This record gives sequence, structure tokens and C-alpha cells, in this order.
Amino acid sequence: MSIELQPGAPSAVDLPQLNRRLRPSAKAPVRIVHLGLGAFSRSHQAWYTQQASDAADWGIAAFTGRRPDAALALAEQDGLFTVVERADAGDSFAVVSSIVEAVDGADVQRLVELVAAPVTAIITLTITEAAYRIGSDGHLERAASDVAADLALLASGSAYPATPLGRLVLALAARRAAGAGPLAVVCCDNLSNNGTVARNALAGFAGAWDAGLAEWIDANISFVSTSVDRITPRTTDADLAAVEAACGYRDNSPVVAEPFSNWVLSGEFPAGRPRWEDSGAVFVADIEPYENRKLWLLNGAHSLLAYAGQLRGHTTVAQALADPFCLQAVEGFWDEAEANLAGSGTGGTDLQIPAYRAALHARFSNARIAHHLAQIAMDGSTKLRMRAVPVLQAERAAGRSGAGAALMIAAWMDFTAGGHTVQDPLVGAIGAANQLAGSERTQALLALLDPDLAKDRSVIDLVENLRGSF
Ligand code: CS2
Repeated sequence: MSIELQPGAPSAVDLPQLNRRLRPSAKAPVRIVHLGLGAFSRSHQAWYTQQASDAADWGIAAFTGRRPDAALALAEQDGLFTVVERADAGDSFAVVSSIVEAVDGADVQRLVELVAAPVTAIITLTITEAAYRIGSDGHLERAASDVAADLALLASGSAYPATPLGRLVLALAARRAAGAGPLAVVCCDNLSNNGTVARNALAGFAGAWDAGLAEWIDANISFVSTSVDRITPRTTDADLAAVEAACGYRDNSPVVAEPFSNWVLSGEFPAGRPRWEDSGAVFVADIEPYENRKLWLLNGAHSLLAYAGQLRGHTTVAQALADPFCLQAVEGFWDEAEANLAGSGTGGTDLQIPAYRAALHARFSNARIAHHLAQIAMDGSTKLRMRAVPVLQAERAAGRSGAGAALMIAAWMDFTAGGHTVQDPLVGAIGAANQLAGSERTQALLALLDPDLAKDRSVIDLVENLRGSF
């Protein structure tokens, strides 16, 4: 077989690999430890840190979750990677160098060393919503099998924990033992009141092992709440090729993101922080209105599109939004959410909801960003507790039906009923509920989202009647 090469065009093997020799950049000292090295943490927190005016003082050591792959690929490039900003009009490329150490999450020894070091000032988290193992009652699910297994390991001291919470609890115990002082834990997962969720999860985990550690965490760790936003689809082989063609180097770990980004933070940083405000981050006293605006309007619409869209045969967010049925469903849900957002009417924080909705419509319609609905559909039981349940509750409390939020729940239920891969921490319970019939099935699934709603006959009927609409 002969291969035709275009004269003058270097083949991929000839291209140099991206690293700190190719793009000289000093390594900042590690002062931030990140758990959950994935595409989003790189397009968001690493990108914000890179652009702070004091970036030279703030290096990130980033740990993967379950698999080492992302750390291995990044370590080969000395932590450097390209952010591809994908706008309607075209791509732009920037190299980010704020990650100075990329580590396999299984290397718990390294995590312990870094968290115990006095210079470490911040721990950022993108470990997924479901990883906090918070049940529908707001507390750590100590009986969850992975939590129980890690607690047993901690008690025996025979091996390192396997969950991010267990690993972090062990590392914080080392910080306490080293007398290294307070630091800030900055939760960057899409959870309402995510600082409190992180506190409850970590203090709950620590308390089940060592009550003294839980007290120390309470007194020394500041839990910062944040609202994070930047649509970051999974990187594809075509993206790697686009970077090669445009940048002339080989990057095995680029990330693709929309041009838009937003970071709102609330809380104390007892050991200091980078000047993230230089890159557009906003520090506020009361985060709740911003958090709800983002969780309900953006993430809520995402989940609605993920289930209704896939049931109607769509693959990406942009495709689903182009379907008038889905668009109408999203607008209906947005109307309900907007009616319950503080400051969307008179007084309070001006959340500029009409502009926010218009911007979301444009962001979702960016057809150059292939944001897969299957990616968003994961962990639905955890996500819907934050994205659909509060809006449904608020609408019912105001004497309205909440049919827009109920439609999201009905779509999730239909999606789990068969024909689609369900990846969810409650997959067993979802499967068991789906063995039931009619309104009993709807009630059992609803109970997984909110036990109180599942006791309300009119809510069960509302959801039941919306099932099969897709
Ligand atoms: C999405 C989010 O996968 C999901 O659940 O809704 O990852 C969303 O893309 C980001 O929060 C955008 O900032």
C-alpha cells in the first residue's frame, strides 16, 4: 500500500511534543492541590489560575480520580496543555502552564505529602456531584459500599482509601499532625451550596473515623462555595488533529471549551489565594442567587435536553435545542425557574435573567461544540435533586403545578426505563423501581429524588401523566 504525503506538510510523527522545553515556562511552586483532574478542571480552574497576575506563585498539583490516564498524558507534557476556545466564528488556541504536577490519584502518599505541606493553601475539587455521597437527607451516606469500605481501610490502617473523600480525609489528618495550619477547600462541582456539601461530606467522613479530626476540620478548614461555568465537551481525535494543524506541535491532552466562562466564589481563604479576579472571577458575600441561576437555568435545561433529547433521537445539545418540542420544554422550565429566582423581579441582586436566558440559548446552539447528551445524562438521580426538585417544590409551594420541572423528571424516568445505558450511583435502586408498574413505579423513582414529593399523590399523578410525552 502506498501512502501519499503532501509535499512540505509534516506528518504527526515529525511534530515536536508540547512540553516545557518547546514552550519554556517556569514551574510555579505547588500551593494548590486539585482532586479530579479532568477536562473541566483544566478549561476552568487551571485556566483562571494561569491568567492571575500572581500566577508565578501558584502552581497546581492535580490528581486524577479512578484512572491514571489523564495524569500520565499530562505528565509527559510537563503539565502543559492547549485550551481550544471554540466560538461560532472559529477556534483560538492557548497553552496553559499552571498545572506543574499531574499525579495518578492512586498515589495517595503524594497527596498526603502535599496537603500536609504548610505552603499548600488551597484544595480545589471537581470530583463529580455523586462523589460527595450525600443522600436525599443532606448527610453523608455512610452505608454506601465505597464509603464503608474506605472507613474500614482507614480504621485498619492497612491500605490507602480509594474514594476522593477518603483520600482527602487521610491527607487532612496528616496536615493536622504536621501542624501545617488552616487552608481553604474550594468545591467546584455543580451542587447547590457546594461548600456546605463538601463540609458535610468531609466532616461526616472524618467523624466516622476520628471525632477529633472532624473537630479540627471544623475549626481549621474554610469551605468556599462556588458557582462554576464553562461548557467543556469531551476531547475527540479530531480536536487533537486540529491542534496539530494549527499549533505545529503534538498535544495529547488538549481541552475544547466555549469562549464563555464564569466563576463566582464566596468564602474565606485563610492561607491566601491567587488573584483570580484578574481573570474575571467574582467574589460575593451571598452566592445563592448566582448558584441557583446557573444550576436551574443552565444545568436544569441540560438535564431536560439530555433525557428528552435522547428519547427523541438526538445526540448533542445543539441538535436537541433545534427540536421545537425540546425548545418549548426548556422555555417552560425556564419560566418556572425564573419565577423562583431571588432578584429576578424587583429588589435583590439583579440577576439579569432575560439576558442570561438569551445567552444560554446562544451557547447551547453553538453547533461547533459537540456536547454529547449522553455525557450530561450520567448521575441523573444526584443531578435532578438540584436541578428539578427545588423548582418543582417552589412552584408547588406557590400554588402552581410545576409541570415544567415535572417534565424533566418524567423524561429522566422514561430514559431509565429501558434502551439506554444508565450510569448512576443509584443504578440498582433505579432498576428495582423500574420492575414495578404504573404509578407505583413512578412513585418509587420519585422517592429516589425526594422522599417527601413521593408522598404527594398529586405530584405522582402529575409526573405519571407526563410520562410517555417524548
Ligand atoms: C452539565 C455540566 O454534564 C452536566 O451535567 O450540565 O457539566 C455543564 O456543562 C457545566 O456545568 C457548564 O458549566
